[in-house]
Amino acid sequence: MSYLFDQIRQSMPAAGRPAIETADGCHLSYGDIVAQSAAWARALVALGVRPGDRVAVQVEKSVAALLLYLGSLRAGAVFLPLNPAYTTSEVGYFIADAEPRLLVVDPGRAAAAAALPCPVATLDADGRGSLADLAQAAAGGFADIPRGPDELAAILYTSGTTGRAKGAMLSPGNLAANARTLVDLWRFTAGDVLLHALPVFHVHGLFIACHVALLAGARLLWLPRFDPAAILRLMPRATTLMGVPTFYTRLLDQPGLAAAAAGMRLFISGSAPLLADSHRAFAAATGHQILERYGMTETGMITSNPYDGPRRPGWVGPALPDVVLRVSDPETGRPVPPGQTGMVELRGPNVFKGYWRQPDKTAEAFRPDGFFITGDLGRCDDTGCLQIVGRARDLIISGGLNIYPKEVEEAIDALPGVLESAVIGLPDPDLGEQVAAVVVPRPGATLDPATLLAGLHDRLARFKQPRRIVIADRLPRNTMGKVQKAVLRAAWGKVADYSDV
Ligand code: MLC
Ligand code: AMP
Repeated sequence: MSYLFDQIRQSMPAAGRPAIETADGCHLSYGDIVAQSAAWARALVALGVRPGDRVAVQVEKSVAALLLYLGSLRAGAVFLPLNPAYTTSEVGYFIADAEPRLLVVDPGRAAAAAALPCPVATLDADGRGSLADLAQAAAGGFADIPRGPDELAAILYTSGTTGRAKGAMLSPGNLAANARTLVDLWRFTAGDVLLHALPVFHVHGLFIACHVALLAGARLLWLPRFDPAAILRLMPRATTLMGVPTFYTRLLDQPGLAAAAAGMRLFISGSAPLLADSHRAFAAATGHQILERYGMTETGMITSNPYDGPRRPGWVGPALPDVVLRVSDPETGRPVPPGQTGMVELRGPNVFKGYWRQPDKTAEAFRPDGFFITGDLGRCDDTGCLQIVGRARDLIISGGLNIYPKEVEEAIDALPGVLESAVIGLPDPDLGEQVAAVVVPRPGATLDPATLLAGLHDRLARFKQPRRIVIADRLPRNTMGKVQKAVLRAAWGKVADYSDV
């Protein structure tokens, strides 16, 4: 038995109950999910995927992509989802590092992917492609490959301060424990209808939203992407929404929000800080207090505001019932008193199994007593409620997507005529933060923002590319020679010659 799929199967309502519905009229029951995920599992096995093999998937969001994930669980494979926005060179790094048995891409990417050292199969948003042909041809049932709770279900890449992405290894036990806790905490039942507008290459959209809904026997209203007008249209048929803060700030601009939201039970936000002002504005507009929770790839969800009782704007709530959370001195790891800011650390069944083939990085991420070091700075009040106040890592979160300045700096520094660069996050009312770069030319070189941006086209996914670039004579440094990013951030508003790109 595949531990995680088995958990989903055990909590399934009757086979005929609706599970997934799309705007273009596709209706899948729970019985369809079992049958169709079996077909994907058979196709994977037919392509030589063995237990523990990685299956990398870079496709547009679709129901087929979700069923392929479930099929991968049943085949005992390790699912490795990749953002469709990544360039082929970015994907090349993941393929070299994870050495997947198979890479599944949209047909439009097949030609570029053929250059990668990995067999390629195709799958489009309508569930067609070479993998689908195989799934249909490989008739018969599927006996799930036995997979215990501590083996690997998925690897999700997340970058570090070095700019080199690390594969976070997640087990079926990690994913099931976290989702079960959330089903209870957020009171999900088979009567729920979850509006699903998140991408499915991250913890939030793939694991939290899908596992919680499926383990509750609920129904997913499946949207290909976040479209505020479509959300508003569907809201009267839904009970819950999970989103990043940008979802909520964009929904606030929609006329008719209050009426559409009247029958909703729960709005959940996470992946990036929800401004207290947005929380209050949403409550004023709809009467709903958004429930903010906090998590990360390596851990799934860590804290959540309460279902009952006040949801505190600007705070992310207490630890989940099965999580032990502490705030520590970043240097010593010793817990600090309530009210004092320190490193957020935790232990729990949700904490990942380490970084893929990087034992040193794994060791650095844990304290000797087993607590995982998140890299987020926070403080707890007397009741254990957590507020995230900053990040010890140099990280920009734009619209819920993480961008590591070091990776962007390395790409800019490799462009002709560039001596060095510094990448910072600037406040952005829509995306929370936006990427900005200060670039210093080599002596005698002339640079302009448009040419720099064109040079990044094939190297960096668009969401990582700077929205603003300023050319400067030099970068501000402290006496140790370290670039003073705080100085750059503070000075940005006063710089006259920046260019929007
Ligand atoms: C798209 N673009 C972005 C962007 N998303 N740029 C910066 N930041 C982003 N997040 C760019 C595109 O490349 C494009 O550029 C332009 O913006 C418009 O593209 P789009 O596809 O129309 O964007 P849009 O639909 O508006 O998407 C914005 C968004 C989306 C916020 C709805 O990014 C999104 O769904 N974000 C959710 C991310 C997420 O699920 N995070 C969870 C991580 S898990 P151009 O120039 O070509 O026009 C995690 C753990 C946890 O963090 O706690 O949950
Ligand atoms: P990721 O590595 O993509 O999983 O991103 C995880 C990071 O997102 C966390 O370490 C936090 O920095 C941030 N994050 C997630 N949820 C919240 C939240 N509710 N408030 C503030 N930051 C958050």
